[in-house]
Amino acid sequence: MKFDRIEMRIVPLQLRERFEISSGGRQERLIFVVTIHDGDQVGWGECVVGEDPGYSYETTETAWHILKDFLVPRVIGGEFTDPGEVAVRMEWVRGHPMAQAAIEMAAWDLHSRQQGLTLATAIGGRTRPVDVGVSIGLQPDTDTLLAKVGAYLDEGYKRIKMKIKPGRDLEMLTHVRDAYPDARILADANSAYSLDDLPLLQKMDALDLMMIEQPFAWNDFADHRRLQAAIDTPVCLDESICSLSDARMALEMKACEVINIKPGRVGGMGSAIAIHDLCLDAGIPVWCGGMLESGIGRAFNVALATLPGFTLPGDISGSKRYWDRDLVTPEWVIQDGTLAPHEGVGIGVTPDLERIHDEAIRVHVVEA
Ligand code: OSB
Ligand code: MG
Repeated sequence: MKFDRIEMRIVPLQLRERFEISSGGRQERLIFVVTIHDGDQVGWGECVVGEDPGYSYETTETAWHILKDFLVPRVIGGEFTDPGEVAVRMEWVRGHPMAQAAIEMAAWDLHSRQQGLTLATAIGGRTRPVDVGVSIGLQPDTDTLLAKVGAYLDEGYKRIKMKIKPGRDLEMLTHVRDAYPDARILADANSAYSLDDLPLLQKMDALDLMMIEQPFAWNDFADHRRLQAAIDTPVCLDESICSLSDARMALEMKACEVINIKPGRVGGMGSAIAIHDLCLDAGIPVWCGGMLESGIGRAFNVALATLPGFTLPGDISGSKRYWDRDLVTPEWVIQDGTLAPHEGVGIGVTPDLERIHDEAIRVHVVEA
């Protein structure tokens, strides 16, 4: 594939409800879309970066800068046999995995279209339905949370993740457990705790949580290892895993028993697949996380989750959980608690080109 033209766009999209985590909340997402053009053929990617650095150091602004000033100039005009070559070409840039992933993922879409394959088959997965769950932000009170958990279970979601933070944790989770004794539930702290909270975290063992996600610092392994040794509940790492080498470190150190893989957070599909392979080999279950993507990014998550090591339902929810109207057709609709990759080549969904062009608040186009 040849990269004749690359386009970057930012399209604001309102979440149907404000999403709040321990580090802050927001209602408006800035959806960051990248397209790579080879003649008439187009590959679509989504840079899943957040608007502020409360989850990762990358923000919309840093990703725009790294893509526009460094990554796009490195790959424009290039000819590549596969997306792996594109990733190698970008390796010179240190870090900024979400910016790198945007191009790598667009290259995967273009590559699979040119091969006449669905994205799922192109990456070595299968076109089969995957179990999905939902991630619920911090709610104003426990009754609101209980109602939402019930509604999502009724919709068929196979497991429920709840955000927690100090002061809104053990008691709230206990209410959920009491109300839904058989539900598969987990808690995501987004780094809000420290080892000083060990007594509290040990009490959570009584709740039969599937896991606790990223309780400690975004860049920590040592304290997570101590925690995992001191509790029965599996520790799942999210923010701490930004590369294959981070995943190796986590496994070597026994810092977790589960890994949440997000292709954007780890630099792209190639890196996500490598982490999956490592974990499959080590007997560590993985699941696919989400970054409140549009239907474009969601296609990559669904395809990834068809790999055999993704044995746990991911944060891959239907379009309606996020948006009044998604940026793709058909929208993502859950069926019996699953989402399936579409049959078409590449990402299998069609981005609404006219709307993306009309509603973009920022555009950058580079020709070879
Ligand atoms: O920690 O998993 C997280 C969204 C944005 C940033 C971080 C996280 C999340 C979610 C939402 O939990 C997952 C989704 O896209 O549904
Ligand atoms: Mg998380």
